[in-house]
Amino acid sequence: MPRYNPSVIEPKWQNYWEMHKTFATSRLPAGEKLYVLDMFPYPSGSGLHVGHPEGYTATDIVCRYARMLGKSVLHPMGFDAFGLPAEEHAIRTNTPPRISTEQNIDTFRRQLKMLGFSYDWDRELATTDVEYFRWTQWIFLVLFDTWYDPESGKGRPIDELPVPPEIAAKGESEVSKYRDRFRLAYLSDELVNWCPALGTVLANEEVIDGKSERGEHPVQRIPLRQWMLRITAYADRLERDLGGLAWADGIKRLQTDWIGRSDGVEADFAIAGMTDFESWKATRGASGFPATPDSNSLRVFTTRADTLFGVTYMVVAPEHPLVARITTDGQRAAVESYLAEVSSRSDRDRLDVKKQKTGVFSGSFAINPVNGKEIPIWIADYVLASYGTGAIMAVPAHDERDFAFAKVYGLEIIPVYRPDDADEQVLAGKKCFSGEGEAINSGVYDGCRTDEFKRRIAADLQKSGLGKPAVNYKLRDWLFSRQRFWGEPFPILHELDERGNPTGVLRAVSMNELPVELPELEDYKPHGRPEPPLAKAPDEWLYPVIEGKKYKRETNTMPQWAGSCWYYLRFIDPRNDKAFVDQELERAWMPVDLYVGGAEHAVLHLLYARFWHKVLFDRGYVSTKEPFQRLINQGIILGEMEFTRPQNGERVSPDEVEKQGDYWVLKSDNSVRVESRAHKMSKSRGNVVNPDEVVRDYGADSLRLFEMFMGPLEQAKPWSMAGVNGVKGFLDRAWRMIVDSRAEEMVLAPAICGDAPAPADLVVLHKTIKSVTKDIENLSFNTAIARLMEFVNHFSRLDRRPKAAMETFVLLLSPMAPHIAEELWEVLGHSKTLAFEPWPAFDEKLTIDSMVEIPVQINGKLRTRIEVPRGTSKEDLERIALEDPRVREYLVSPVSKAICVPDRLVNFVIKS
Ligand code: ANZ
Repeated sequence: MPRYNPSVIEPKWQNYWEMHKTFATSRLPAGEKLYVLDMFPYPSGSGLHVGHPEGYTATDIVCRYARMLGKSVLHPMGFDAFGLPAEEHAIRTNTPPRISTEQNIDTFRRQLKMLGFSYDWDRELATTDVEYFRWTQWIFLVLFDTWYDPESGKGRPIDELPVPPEIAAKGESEVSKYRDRFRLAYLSDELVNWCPALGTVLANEEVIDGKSERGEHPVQRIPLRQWMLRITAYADRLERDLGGLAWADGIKRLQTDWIGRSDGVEADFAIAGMTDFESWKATRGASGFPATPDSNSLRVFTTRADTLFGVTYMVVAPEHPLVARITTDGQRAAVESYLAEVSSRSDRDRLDVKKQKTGVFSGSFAINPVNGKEIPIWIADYVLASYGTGAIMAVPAHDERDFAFAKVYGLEIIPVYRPDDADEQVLAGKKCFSGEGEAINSGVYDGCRTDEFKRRIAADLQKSGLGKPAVNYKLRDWLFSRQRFWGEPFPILHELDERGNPTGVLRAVSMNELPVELPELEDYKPHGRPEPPLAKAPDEWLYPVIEGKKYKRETNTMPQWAGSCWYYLRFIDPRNDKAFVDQELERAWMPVDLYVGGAEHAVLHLLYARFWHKVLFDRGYVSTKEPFQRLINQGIILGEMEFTRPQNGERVSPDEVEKQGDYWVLKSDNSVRVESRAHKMSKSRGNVVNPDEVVRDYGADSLRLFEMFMGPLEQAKPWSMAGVNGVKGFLDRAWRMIVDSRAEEMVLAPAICGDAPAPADLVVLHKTIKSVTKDIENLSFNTAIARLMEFVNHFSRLDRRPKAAMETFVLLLSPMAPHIAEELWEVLGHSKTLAFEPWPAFDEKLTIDSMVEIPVQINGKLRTRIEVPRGTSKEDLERIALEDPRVREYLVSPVSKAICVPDRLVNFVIKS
C-alpha cells in the first residue's frame, strides 16, 4: 500500500467528502462570499470528454483555495438537458426522451464525481426537472407580463401600459390584444426557413443556396406565427453595461458586434404621383417628422445622409409593405416573377457579397428631398426587410453593394465626394469610393468634410421635418419557439370560440397552475407540416376548459437556450417551492463572481442570460444589473500533436521527436525539422481522449494536474498522454517525499523530522507559498504547479525534511490534486479533511534569498565557498572566512592582505 495508488485513495476521499457533506454550502454565506460557476454541460450520450474538466478543474482550484481563506463558497453543478439528441433518440427507439436524458445525466454525474470536484451536490438540478422548468415557465410569464417603457428605459408591468382611450372603449379583449403588441414575449408572423423534409424551421446559418445544410433538402420561406422575445428593447443596455464587467476584451467585442449599434438618420422620400412634392414638403416643415411615415412616402435608414445628393435610385426589400402599391401595371408581371424567385433565399444568401445582385424595377419613382429629383424605386433582395426600415436610398458612387447593383442594371452613378487623392476613376463614376473626403455636387454643402456634412445635414433634415437621427441594431428579436417535443411547454392558452376557432385572445396559465408538464406522446416523429409534435397530444392536455371557456394550449416549446438563462439563480435556492429564488438569498449570493466556460458561448447564451436578468432586475426580482461579474473562457483541448516529415508528409512517432527552441526535430538527427499539428478532437479522426480511461490508468489527480499544467487556461492546447504520465511522476515523487514507500504500513518517510527548516530551505518554502498563492489568484495554474515541482525537487534531496514544511506543501497542493493531498495530510497525522485548513501564509522577508554564497580565494585561487547573510560587512566577512576549516587548512602562512567585497568575494593574500 505505501506506494502511491490513486485507484485506492481517490474513491476513498470521494466517499469521505460525500458522507461528510464536506462541500455543502450554508443557505446564507457566513462572511465573505464567493460564487463560482461552471457553464453546466449538456449531458450527451457519449459522456464527458476531456475538454469539460479543464474549466471545471480551474474553478475547483479557485473554490478549494477560497475555502481555505475562510470564504463562503457557492459552487454548484447541474445539467442543461433539453435538446435535440434526446428527441432524435426517442424517434428512433420510441422511448420517452426523459429516460435517455436521465441515463446520460447519471453517466455525467458519475464522471464528475470521479474527478473530485468540490460541488455542493445537494444543489444539483437539470433544466428538464419539472420543478425547475416550472420556474422557467414562470419567468416566461414575467416576460409576457412586461412591456418596455422607452421613457424610463426599463421594463414595467403590462397593466401600467397606457392604453389609448379609443382602444379601452372597445372592451377587454381589444385591450388585451393591444397589450399583446407591447409585451416582451409576443407572437408574430415571422418569415422562417421551413424545411418540410426535416420537419423543422432552420436558422439562417443552416440554409445554403435555398437548401438545408444538412441533407440539402429544399427550404421554403414561410410566415409562421412564432413566439418572439423583445431583446432589441434592451440592446443599448446590453451594450452599455458590458463596460462594468471583468470579461476578456475579445468577448466584449463579440457581444458589441453582435448587438451592432449603428448610428444614422431616418429620412422620408415622397413617392412621385402619390402626392404633390412641394405641398408635402411644406406640411413636413410645419408639422415635423412623423413617428411613422405617411402613406405617400418611403422611409429609409442611412448611415450616410451626407451622400443624399448622390442618390440615383431607391431600393425596397421584396417583403416591404409598399411593394404592391408602388408596382405599376406595366411592371406587375416582372415584379411577381421576381418575388417568387427570391422567396426561398435566406438572409445570409441575400447578403453574400460574392453573389450577383438581382432586382426588378417597380415602375414608380421617389423624389429626393434635397433636390426634388425623381429617382426610380427598385425591388431587390440585397435589402433586408428586417433591418432599418426595409428600404434604402442607393448611392452607387459610395456604397459597394449599390455600385455592384447599378453596374448590373445600368443605373446612374453620381460621385458626391472627392477622395483626398483625387482619384480620377472615382470622379468619373467608374469606381466606388466609400472613404471620407470633400463633398462635391452637393449644393450648399460643397467643400464640407464628411464629419461636418453628416452633422449639418442631420440637423437640416430634422429642421425641415424630412428626417431625424436614428439608431439601429443588428440584434434581432429572439425567435423563441421551436417545433419540438423535448423542451419547456409555453404556459400560454389560446382562447377558442364556440366553433373551436382561435379568437386571438391569449391567456397566461395562472402561476398556481404551473408547471405545464409535457404530455405523454405515442409517437415523436415529425409529420412534415409545421405544426409541432405537441399538436398530437391527447385532447385532455391540448384543450383545457377554464371557467367554462375552451382553450387550446400553445404547442410550440421553448428553445434549449431557455433553461440556461437563469440556472445560476436557481442554484442559490434550488428547492424553493414558493419562488424561483428567495430574495434575501439572491441578494446575499449574487452576482456570480467567476463564470468559466467555452468561448462558443461568447454571444448567444451570455446575451440571452443577461437579457433575462435585466428584465428580472427591472421587475424587482433580482438585485444586480448583471449576472456574471467575471468571465473566463477556457481554451479548447486539441488531440495529441501529430508529427510529419516536411518532404513527404510521412508520419513520425512522438517518441522519435524532441523540441528544440520553437521547433520539433528528430531525436536521431537534430538537423531535421518535423512539422507538428494538433487537430480538434473528433470521433472521425479517432483522437478523442476518454476521461474514464485516463482516470483508470493515471488517476483523477493526474488528469486534473495535467489539464492545468498544459498551459495558460485561456489558450488552445494539444493533449499529451506523455504529459499525463509526467505529472503522475511528479505526484509519485511528492508521495515518496513524505511516505515511506518501502514500509509495510503507511508511515512517514524516515527523513521527515521535527526540525525547524534550515535558512535556505525556509526561503524555498516561503517562495513557494508566495508564488503558488499569487498564481492561483491570477488563475495561472500551470506556473503554480511548476513551483510545486521545484519544491519537491528541492526537499526530496534533503536527508532531513521538516514535517511542518511537508504540511505546508500538502496544503498548497490540495486545490489542484485534492485526493493525494487529503491522503498525505492523514499520513502526516491529521484526522479531519484539509478542505478548511487555513491557507499557508508567507513572510515577504523570507522570500528574498537572504543568504549568499561567497567564493573564498587564497592568492586568487578558489579554495571554498561560505554562506553568509546578504550584506555582511567587510569585517564580518573576513572573520567568518578565517573561521572556516577549509580556509584554515590553506592558510599556511600569515595573511598579508585581505580583500573583502560584500556579497561578492573574499581573497586572502599570503606569502607563498
Ligand atoms: C446610403 C448609403 C451611402 C449607405 C453610402 C451606406 C454608404 P449599417 O452600418 O450596417 O447600419 N441599409 C440600410 N438598411 C438596409 C437594409 N434593410 N438592408 C440592406 N442594407 C441596408 O449600414 C447602414 C447602411 O446600410 C445604410 O446606409 C444603407 O445604405 C444600408 F455611401 O444609405 B446607406
